[in-house]
Amino acid sequence: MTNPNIEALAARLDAATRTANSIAQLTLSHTLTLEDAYAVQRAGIAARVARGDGVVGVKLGLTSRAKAIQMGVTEVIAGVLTESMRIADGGTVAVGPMIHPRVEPEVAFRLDAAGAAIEVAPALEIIDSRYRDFKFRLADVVADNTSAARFAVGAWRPLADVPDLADLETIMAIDGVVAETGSTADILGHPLRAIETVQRLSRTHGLPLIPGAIVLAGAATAAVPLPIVPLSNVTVSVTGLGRVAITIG
Ligand code: OOG
Repeated sequence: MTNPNIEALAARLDAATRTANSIAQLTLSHTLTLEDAYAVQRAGIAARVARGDGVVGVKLGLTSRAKAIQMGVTEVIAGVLTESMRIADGGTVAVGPMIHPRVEPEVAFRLDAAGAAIEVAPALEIIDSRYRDFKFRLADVVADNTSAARFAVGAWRPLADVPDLADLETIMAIDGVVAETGSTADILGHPLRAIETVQRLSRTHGLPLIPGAIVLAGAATAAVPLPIVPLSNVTVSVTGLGRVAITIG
């Protein structure tokens, strides 16, 4: 085991992302604390920003039991969302530049300048672990920006105009066939808990929580492999919030 060189590990993950070639888990060869892992994540985001990408928000991961069980990691984690990860609602995503993408149904919030949630929308996230076989430990996945790859957000609605978010049915369908169903209750017991969780993790680990940030609250269900067949479509519907859809290009 060797002590981590934060910049070198970030560069390794960055190269894996850019070339769509998976790598071995960092914790197999390095002793990586959670603090080190968030430092690797920060260095990776700094490299993206240096190439002209912009930070647009923060995401949570492993906020549902289904996800914790699927991945074998039980701690809630946070990562950074950038402009280049965004897919427009109804837009098309190319799977070629990804390694083994999976898709998850989510709820997104938009914060005001004071950091309070003001709007909500149905959302989906495409995750793509840069590690071989999509296997990792806590420090690996944190260093890998919590597998963040792409995300799409449906129409924003003022929080004041939507039903109580405590228990809204959430359905993810692929080519019209239901792939996963869950409830917003599966996200931390109530998806609005994501806001205080994001604030806490951002403070503790130095994530950038910009004014107007998008917050992805974490998946309500297990993730499913993204179809690789062109013109397949993925939709996420959240009762009372509407739906978001993407097409595979
Ligand atoms: C880690 C990221 C999980 C979520 O919503 O639970 C995540 C992973 O499963 O690769 O984003």
